[in-house]
Amino acid sequence: MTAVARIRSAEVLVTSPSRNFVTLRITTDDGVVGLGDATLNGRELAVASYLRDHVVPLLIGRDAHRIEDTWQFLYRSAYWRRGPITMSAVAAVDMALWDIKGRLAGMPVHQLLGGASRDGCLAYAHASGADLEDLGDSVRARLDEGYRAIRLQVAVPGMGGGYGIASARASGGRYTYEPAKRAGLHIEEGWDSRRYLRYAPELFEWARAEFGPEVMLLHDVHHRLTPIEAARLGRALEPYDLFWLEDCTPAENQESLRLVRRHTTTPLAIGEVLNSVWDFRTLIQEQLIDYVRASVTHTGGITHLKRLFDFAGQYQIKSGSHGPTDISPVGMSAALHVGLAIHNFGIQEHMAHHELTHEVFRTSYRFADGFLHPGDAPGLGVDYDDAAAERFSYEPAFLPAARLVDGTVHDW
Ligand code: GCO
Ligand code: MG
Repeated sequence: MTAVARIRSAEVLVTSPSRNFVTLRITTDDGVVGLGDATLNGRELAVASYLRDHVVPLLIGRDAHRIEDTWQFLYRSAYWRRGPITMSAVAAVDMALWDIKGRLAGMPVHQLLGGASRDGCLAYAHASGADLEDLGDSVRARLDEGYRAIRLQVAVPGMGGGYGIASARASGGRYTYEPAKRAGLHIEEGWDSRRYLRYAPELFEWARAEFGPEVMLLHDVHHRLTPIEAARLGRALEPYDLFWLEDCTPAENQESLRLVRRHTTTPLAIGEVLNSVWDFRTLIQEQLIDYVRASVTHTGGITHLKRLFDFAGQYQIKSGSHGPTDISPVGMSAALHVGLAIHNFGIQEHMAHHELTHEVFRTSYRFADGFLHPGDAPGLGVDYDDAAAERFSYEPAFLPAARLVDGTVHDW
């Protein structure tokens, strides 16, 4: 007889311990609980409503064991396919069902995915600064914590900013960059591609001179260059041996990466704003990228992310799971279980969560010597503390926008 675990309830939980998170909690008739991350930064309540109003009623009474069937059912029966809202909602259900299956089996999710393929997941941290001296302090702090791979972002002189910067100096050495701002108003930042293109190679020349050849260095362009500008940057950065150059140009037009690829051997990572295997098809089949930057939370959960990584693996492309603070500890844990199990793991982003976040989400993943491990607790290994969550009610927050010097809206 096959065991059945009927879904008794599914709750959408919204909390804001330092930033907003949306979590789906599914409970079976026997009281087994599974958690899924549904956080879509700056558009959180759209996914909460999609789940609460349109998905939860479909889940009650279903067999929690039937993960693949539920995934296909939610994806196909919606009729309206793909996109960040749908794929985040499906992801949350999928993660919660894997969590339940693991708890019922008494096994961590990575065991259910085939078992560990490595001892731990190589992680990269963020370092940034208002200038090179400030950035240097930030890098040294990350190296002291044990990271071997670090993403560098610095304010571009004369531009008054840049993407992804928190001053190490201003935050007392603690890295506190958070993309979504709670100020209530939409924040706009300036951007000048010519200044940036002149400065980026200087940044990496400085970094190699300062920190030597061994540390793995990454950089995020955040979709701000045209394909030919991106090609020029990739080529200019070749002497500094980057681990990857991320989102060098917007990738909705996947073919545009052909042009970039023709000009540079700097490894390319793309995909945190894409949501499905279909969004990556040309990028993967033509080997236009080296790392798939999808997140488990926005790409349909463990089931679909694994499918995407397996597809990429046929083309020698590796994983590079998105892991900023807007992926909740539930999403981070799910990404780590996948990362530990697959063969073509590349690297995992690790933007450590605020202490308040960990008061709500009790995790069992751990970091040591540059590597993350999801732990061996059954399921995903994350527990949700309702009493702590109730202390932090939802606060609207917005992602910034960028404008060029003449006032034109640009890609943020
Ligand atoms: C990264 C990302 C993020 C995004 C954020 C938007 O590489 O970590 O670019 O920091 O900006 O996830 O919500
Ligand atoms: Mg990015």
